[in-house]
This record gives sequence, structure tokens and C-alpha cells, in this order.
Amino acid sequence: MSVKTSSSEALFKSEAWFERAQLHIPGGVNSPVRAFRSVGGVPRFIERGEGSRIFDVDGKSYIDYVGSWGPLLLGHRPKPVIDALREALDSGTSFGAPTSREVELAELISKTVPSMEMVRLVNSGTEATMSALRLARGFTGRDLTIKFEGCYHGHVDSLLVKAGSGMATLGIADTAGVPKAFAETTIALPYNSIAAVEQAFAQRGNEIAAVIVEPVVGNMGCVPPAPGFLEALRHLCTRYGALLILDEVMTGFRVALGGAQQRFGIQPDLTTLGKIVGGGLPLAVYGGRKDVMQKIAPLGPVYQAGTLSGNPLAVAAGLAMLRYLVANPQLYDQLEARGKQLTEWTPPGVTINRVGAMFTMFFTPDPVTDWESAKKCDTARFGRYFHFMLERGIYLAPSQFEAAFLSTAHSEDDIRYTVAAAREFFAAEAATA
Ligand code: HOZ
Repeated sequence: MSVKTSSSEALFKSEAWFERAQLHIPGGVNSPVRAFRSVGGVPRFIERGEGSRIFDVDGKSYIDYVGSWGPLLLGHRPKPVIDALREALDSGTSFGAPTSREVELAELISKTVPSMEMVRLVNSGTEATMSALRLARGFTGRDLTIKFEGCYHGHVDSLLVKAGSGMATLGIADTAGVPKAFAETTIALPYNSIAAVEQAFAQRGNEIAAVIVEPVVGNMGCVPPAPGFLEALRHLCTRYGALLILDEVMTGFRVALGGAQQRFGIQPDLTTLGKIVGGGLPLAVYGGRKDVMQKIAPLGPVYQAGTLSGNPLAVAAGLAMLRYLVANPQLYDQLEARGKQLTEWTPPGVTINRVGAMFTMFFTPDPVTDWESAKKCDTARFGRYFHFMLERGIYLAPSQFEAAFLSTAHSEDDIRYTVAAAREFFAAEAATA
């Protein structure tokens, strides 16, 4: 078909910046998927964002379904967050000492996600999962972790085994630089396979410290848990004395105010949060059962620290964001309705998975329930779709294996325009088949 694989439009400034970037930044980007490697073409250099839109350095605007990869549930520059940031900025940028807002944020997180009886603030999702895992090992005195193929928990050494996100996008099975001994502490199993988890526990149950899972996967594209899967993980962890860690970096405050654990009724031992909890600033959280969290220094023997942990700007943004969500719970119904509107039409030869305000159109006609089924997607066809949409001002993640994110700033018109553009793509495809 005649749909182009890269934009035919002039991209003078983005192209120039990308060339310049590659001289001093590996691949020209500070996080691999941004480089457009799997879809081809030139990454757009973004100048600013407003509501549902981003604007590139060449003056073109896009309806944004990346939303900074998840944090921007209220769209770009939401007033409550920007106002809180302005106010915090006047008092200083970092103290390395406790502040009252950290306490207020911790209280609010515990209130909205009740399984998080105590929390620690850190700077990124990677830090949160790394620390949660260390804590689980310190608490149980065991070394092994179960994770699931296609799930991504940040670039923690031992968790970069059969990981999703950029590794799936770039086809890197297991990263260089991770000592074999670290990788051997991880048992990677198929997502949604209760039988595989049962078998692993039956074989090595007394060595397993934790099961870590994205309760709704976002990092191989959006893949929901099969009925009973999360419940089975809960049951097996309890039975064998392992901790259940829900990685809610993507799902926290997105699929429900109380995250996936509220939506699916699962009580984890530990939870990791990132993205939305920081209101678009670098902030993440790990937390959970009090008896487990009390093992962290200075109360206990598990060490974790950080100069910028609880940074006042990040905390101000996160607190403003959560306060807004708590005060406006009806926004989750609005997101659900917009999500439905966007995904109610399923084009030929694709599968759409959606949970609340996250979704993926997989270029395979078959159900996608795990990494085996996700990797059957026609990524070249996805690449053509991606560029077709980009040319029409719709910014999707430049990878088949990432979720798309809706925000409250997406209007009905934005959705209608997006669906119309998608229909145009599939009609053009059918016409040239
Ligand atoms: N791995 C991130 C999404 N799953 C990408 C983050 C980024 O490139 O900003």
C-alpha cells in the first residue's frame, strides 16, 4: 500500500537537533524507545505541551497519546500542578531534610491505596522496584524472584530478563552487563499462566522471596490479567511465604484511583508507584505492609537512601495531582467513557486491549494475553500505521510494545478525529491490498 514508512513532511529543526543529539547522547535520546528505531524516521523534538497536545520544534501540533509515558493523567500543564509547582519553587529546590509536604503525600497515598501502610519516596520507577525487591529479600531471607515475560520493572539488573518495553521493542533478549549470577536469581514465567507459577513454587518455593508483576501489563502493550491470575499469585505467595509486589508504576491512579489493586480487589504485600504519583516530575514510591516496611533503615537492616528523595518540587507536584484526583473521582468515569469511544470500533486484522485509560492496538488478529501472543504482531504494519497517524497530527508511542494513555484533557473531538484517521488508514490499506 502507499502509506509511507516515514513522514514526507519537512522536519528541518527536528532533523537538525537529532543529528546534533547523536554526537553526544547515545542514539540521540535519553531513553531508547524515543529514538524511533523500530518505526523508522526522525523523532520529533518537543517544545511544549498544552492539554491533550504537544508541539514540536517545527511548529506542528499532535494529539498526544504518550502523555510522557503515563504520568500526565490530566494532560499537559494542568493548572493545579503548575500552581503548586510555582508556589514550591519560591521556597527552594532541595533541602535533603524532611518537609511537611512529604508527610502529607505519604498520608494521602496510604489513604488512597490502603495496602501501602508505610511508604518511601524515591526518584524513579526503577528505584522503587529495585528497593522493593531488596526489601523483599531482606524480609524473607531468600534470593529468588518470579517475574513475567514481557513485563518491565525498570532497568534493575536482575529484572532485565525477558523484559518488555524498550528491550522488547529493540529485540534485546537479555541485556549485556548483568552478571550471570544476578540474572539467575530471576525466574521468568509466561504472564497469565497460573500453572507455570504453581510449578515454580512447587520446585523452589522456599527460595522465592517475591513475585513481582504488572497487574495490567503496559510494557508489552496493554495486556489485562486473565480472570483468577492475580488471585492465584496472591494465594501462592501467602502459601509459600513469599511477598507479592504489584508494580503499579503505570496502573497506579490510572486504572482506578486506588490502582489495579482496587480495580481487581487484590491485596499486595508491597506496591511500587511512579508516573502519576509525581504529577509529571521525577518521583516514585514503594510501600506496603508496616511489618515489612519497618525493615528499612533507619528502623531496620535493609539500606536505601537518596539525596533527592522527597524532593520538594516533585512532592508539591505529586501532592497537587493526588489531591485533585481525590477531589474529582468522577474523572475515572469520563476516562472510561472516552476509552470506550476510542476503542469500540475494531479494525480488521487487529486486536485492541484496553483497561480504563490505557490501551493498545496490536497488529495481530489473535487475542494478546502474554508475550508469546504479543510478539506475533506485524511490527512493519504497525510502523506504517504509526507514521500515517503521525502525519495527521496524532502522536502514538513509537513501538508496538507500549501502551497508549488517555488523559482527562482528551476531548470528544480529539477522539473523533483520531478514530477518523485510523479508519482512513485501514481503508487505504484495504484499497491497496
Ligand atoms: N520504558 C518507558 C516506557 N515503558 C519509556 C520511557 C521513556 O522513553 O521516556
